[in-house]
Amino acid sequence: MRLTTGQAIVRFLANQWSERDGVRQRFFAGCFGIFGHGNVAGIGEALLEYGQDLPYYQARNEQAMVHTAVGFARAHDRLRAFACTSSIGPGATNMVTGAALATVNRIPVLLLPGDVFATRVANPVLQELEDPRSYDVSVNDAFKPVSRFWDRINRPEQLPSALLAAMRVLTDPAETGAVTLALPQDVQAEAYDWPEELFAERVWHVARPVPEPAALARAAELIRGAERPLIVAGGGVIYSRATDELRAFAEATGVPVGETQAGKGSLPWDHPQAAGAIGATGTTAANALAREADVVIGVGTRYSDFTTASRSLFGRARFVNLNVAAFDAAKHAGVSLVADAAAGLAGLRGALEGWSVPEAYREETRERVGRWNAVVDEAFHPSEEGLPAQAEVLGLVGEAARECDVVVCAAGSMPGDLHRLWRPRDPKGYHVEYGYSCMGYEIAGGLGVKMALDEGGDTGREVFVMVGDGSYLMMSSELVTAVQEGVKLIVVLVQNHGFASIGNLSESVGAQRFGTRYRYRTGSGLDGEVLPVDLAANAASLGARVFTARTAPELRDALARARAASGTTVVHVETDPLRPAPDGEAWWDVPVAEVSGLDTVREARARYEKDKQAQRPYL
Ligand SMILES: Cc1ncc(C[n+]2csc(CCOP(=O)(O)OP(=O)(O)O)c2C)c(N)n1
Ligand SMILES: [Mg+2]
Repeated sequence: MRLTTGQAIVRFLANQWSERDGVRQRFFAGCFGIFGHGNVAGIGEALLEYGQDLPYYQARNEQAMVHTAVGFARAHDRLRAFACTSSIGPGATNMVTGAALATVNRIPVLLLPGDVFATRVANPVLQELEDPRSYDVSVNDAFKPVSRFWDRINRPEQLPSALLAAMRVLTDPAETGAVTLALPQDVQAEAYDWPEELFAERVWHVARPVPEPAALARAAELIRGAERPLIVAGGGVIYSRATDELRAFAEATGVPVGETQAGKGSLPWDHPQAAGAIGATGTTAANALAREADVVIGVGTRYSDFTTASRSLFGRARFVNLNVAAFDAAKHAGVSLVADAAAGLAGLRGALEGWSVPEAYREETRERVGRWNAVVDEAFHPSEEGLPAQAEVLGLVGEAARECDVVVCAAGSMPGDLHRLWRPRDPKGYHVEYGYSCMGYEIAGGLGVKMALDEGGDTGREVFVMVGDGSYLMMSSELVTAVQEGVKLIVVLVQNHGFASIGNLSESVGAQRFGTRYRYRTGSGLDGEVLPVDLAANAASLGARVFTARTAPELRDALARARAASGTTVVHVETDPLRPAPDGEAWWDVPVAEVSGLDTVREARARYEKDKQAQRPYL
């Protein structure tokens, strides 16, 4: 079949399907793109001509469109995804941050950056890097470390095997992440006689690897000997849809469950074994259990420093690691159980038949969690007057959200507060991107989540995007895409006039909130009046409905109106930065200057050296 390389790619992608648990679906929901000379005549022309089953979506920013693709794929538990096409040069490198975010979070996205002429007849083309050491290098080489599979298609003949490799990686739960196929602009437009089979429907079966019996026996033996075991539930529990298995395991054994950012929602917040968020942004309940735990059962977690409180949290534990990726299962010298989360938990439950934690330990879990819940109730209680605290804002958004709605966030002080305070009931109700914690993910990623929820015409589930003023200023552009597509977001824009989270961090390392406030420059630095930036007007100018709230009662009202509205809305609220949310008493390793002329730094360094003593290698 004679087609261009671009046309062949589009026809191939439209015919790829995923299957898990007997449910078959088209893998690619569409292709996001911004066109330039590097893709307009190749993939662009192909989407126009052959895009019936691979619909095109326009974006404002290439980084943002990758975030949208990630939000969508994560909401679909990685069983569906988007492709993203860009021009060469800056359009391509704008996607590098999106690629890193996808790979860190292990979420599939197919990137198709344009590349410079393979024939080199016209080089250097507009936006070409020109490396004097090699004509073989282009800016797209920057995707290599952030992609799980990377190839450059210099000849049409190279395409079929590259496409098959790309699909294998995208649909492999242990391997998945960003996949990059760099496409020289001349090759995209070049015709070739392709075999018909390339365009046949292909189904990629998403595996649920079962645990090896010997590994299962080793894991069960360690757990049976435990008196204070604790589960750490990560994103793998959600992506595997292992939440029912987790609940059955926790109920049968009484083992309490702490949740990472990606794993939050694995159990409903009020389940008797739910200990809540764990780690540097965890609850006092989960963190106290972690300090005393003798065996930690990590399920689908990669043990980021936030989860382990920089390896200071699990004072004396040994580890059992159930993970589909051998790389993660081997961490902390744990007993490795390489398997799908649901299959592994079912296996463990069988192997532990009749075993349970002591009743007193169940009681202790309930008691600690009860105390934490009272703290949260207090923090949520709205003040009637004055600027609301951020915790009150989260409480009111929680009140406005129904069980099936989703909260989305990524960077700033809100992810930590949400992790500790938010009360999810649905495993898909909590979507905080904290693998890369990328400012600017919020609105773009939320758009992808809502596109996933709206599929099938059921538009009743709301997405609440929680975004700080810093993140908003970094990337609010996809509000326009939401308006264009008629996709409704409720964006809660929290204005505190700066990078409050980093301000707090700065203070804790003795750096006096340097460079974190949005203020005019004066003779002594950035310490003048607050900048007169009107983000509400900015959001309105992009086509969103905007409601402004100055107090907690006004916010309640604004959220109700945003719910009732039909299009994308922004609820703009200023918060009181001096009323912090309750803390979970855990450390995070951020090195403090070892020598300094500043008293604040020397004090912080002394604290740091003391705190660092709690760190251990977990070997
Ligand atoms: C792209 C990117 N740049 C820098 C950072 C480091 N960083 C983390 S939070 C933050 C400030 C976020 O400000 P804002 O969105 O206003 O939230 P706030 O801290 O005020 O709650 C910064 C600069 C980051 N996470 N991502
Ligand atoms: Mg801020």
